[in-house]
Amino acid sequence: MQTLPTAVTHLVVGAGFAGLGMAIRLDEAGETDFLVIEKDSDVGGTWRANTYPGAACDVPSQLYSFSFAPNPDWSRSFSPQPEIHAYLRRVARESGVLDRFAFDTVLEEARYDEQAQRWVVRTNHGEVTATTLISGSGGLSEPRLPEIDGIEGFQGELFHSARWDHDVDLTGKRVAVIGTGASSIQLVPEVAKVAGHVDVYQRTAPYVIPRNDRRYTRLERLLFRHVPAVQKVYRTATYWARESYVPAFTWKPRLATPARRAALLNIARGIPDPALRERVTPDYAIGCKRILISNSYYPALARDHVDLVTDRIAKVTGDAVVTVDGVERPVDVLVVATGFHTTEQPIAERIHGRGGRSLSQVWADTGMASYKGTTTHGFPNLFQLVGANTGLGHSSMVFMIESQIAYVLDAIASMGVNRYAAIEPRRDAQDAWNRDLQRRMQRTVWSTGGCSSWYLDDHGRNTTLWPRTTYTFRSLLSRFDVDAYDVEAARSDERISS
Ligand code: N01
Repeated sequence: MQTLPTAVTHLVVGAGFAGLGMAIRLDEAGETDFLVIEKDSDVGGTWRANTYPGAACDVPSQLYSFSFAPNPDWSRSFSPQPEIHAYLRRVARESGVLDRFAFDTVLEEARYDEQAQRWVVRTNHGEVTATTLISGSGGLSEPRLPEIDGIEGFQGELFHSARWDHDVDLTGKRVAVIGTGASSIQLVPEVAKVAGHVDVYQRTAPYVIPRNDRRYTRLERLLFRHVPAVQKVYRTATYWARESYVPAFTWKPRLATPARRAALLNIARGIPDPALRERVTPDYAIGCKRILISNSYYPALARDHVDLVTDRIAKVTGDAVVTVDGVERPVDVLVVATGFHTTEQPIAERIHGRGGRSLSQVWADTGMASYKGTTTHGFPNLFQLVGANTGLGHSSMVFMIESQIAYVLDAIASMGVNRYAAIEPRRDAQDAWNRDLQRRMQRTVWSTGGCSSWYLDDHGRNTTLWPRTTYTFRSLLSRFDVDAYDVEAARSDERISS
């Protein structure tokens, strides 16, 4: 798309699972007057951005696709990143919606015009107004760089795991990896295959259980393709197996004892040295941080040319990382696998609702808080996919996204039928929703497990995860509950829907 339209009914931000799914569903619902803006040059979102070696999904493949676009071509039970990206590209192409996608287009600022009852969105390619603004910008899209003394003066190659520089040849190099989260444990074994030396800087040991990954057989793949019901059975069985994990996170952390045993066994199997085993053994309850899966991470740490460093980093010099004990370890390539801005999302600074207040201003005191993780008081006609408290530790975000998409579509349909120009969740409804969430949060392992994690914000509130089953989330969002909303009639006689 060369030039942007000046006005559309629906403006969708982001072309990952959320934005793409929203576009396809809008199109199917006959809401064809939409525009998707995407800051990058392709669809895929996080699955386009994260291309580090070893990048793969830690949620089973069968759950990691749209319900309306099954993928019989998954090669394995846990999909590698290139397959997920290829899947999203294919779905985008075949759905016929790409003509309404504007790539390399960045949302610079969005302001709600209370008079016009429309969003005015400034992008790097001009201004667009829209009745609804639907953000699918993702919770894990903005890399978080560590604040380490001297890091900006590092003279070697430095990049974040989500911005992998494939031009840098790691062969024989001294590589330092900062962080031991989901990204790090996937990339460290791959880096160790080629690098001359690897230092892995661990601040907190993660729990890593075995990855029960396997190739699908030819027969399975034939059945997935020609007898779709078979794939449906796989998907349903995986879904309910995953749902059964919920009580261990939200109610009785003791139920996770078998998972803790599996993690300890994984350490024992992968690492012969008792001292190293001890240093990688977590000292908090399993599930408090995301449970990771890998068969190759511990064996990689045990290799002779790989060192696990658990002393805190004091500073980075032009060519080395220095720990607080004064040891200086030379580095050619510094990989920061330090995660993302999750609880203060950068897009929140750019979205301004009633009275010109931005989401980040509104959330400054309370932390992220919305209604049903989707709509926010003070921000009429704004919908956020993967919004506050919609994240998961146990199952597929695609399920949550599809639940939200259905809710947004129902809201849009209701606006069209009832000629509402603006809808906005009532303050009391939003507060009640969040009080209930935070009450439930108190007994979860994320609050009681004795760790700090990216799930919690600066106030210690968990504003990222959903503390109930995904099934419950879906039923709570199954219809647009207008009773929880303030609605405004159109000031002009324009209809909401195209
Ligand atoms: O990031 P993280 P990630 N000095 O935040 C450490 C998803 N994901 O990119 O634990 C030293 O988990 C930090 O230490 P600590 C998934 O939801 C999914 O790995 O805070 N260390 C931690 O070890 C995941 O949860 C897949 O003490 C510093 C690490 O950096 C999310 O993305 C694959 C530091 C950050 O870990 C993020 O994962 C990959 C500092 N200053 C990712 N700052 C799938 O397969 C931070 N750390 C679906």
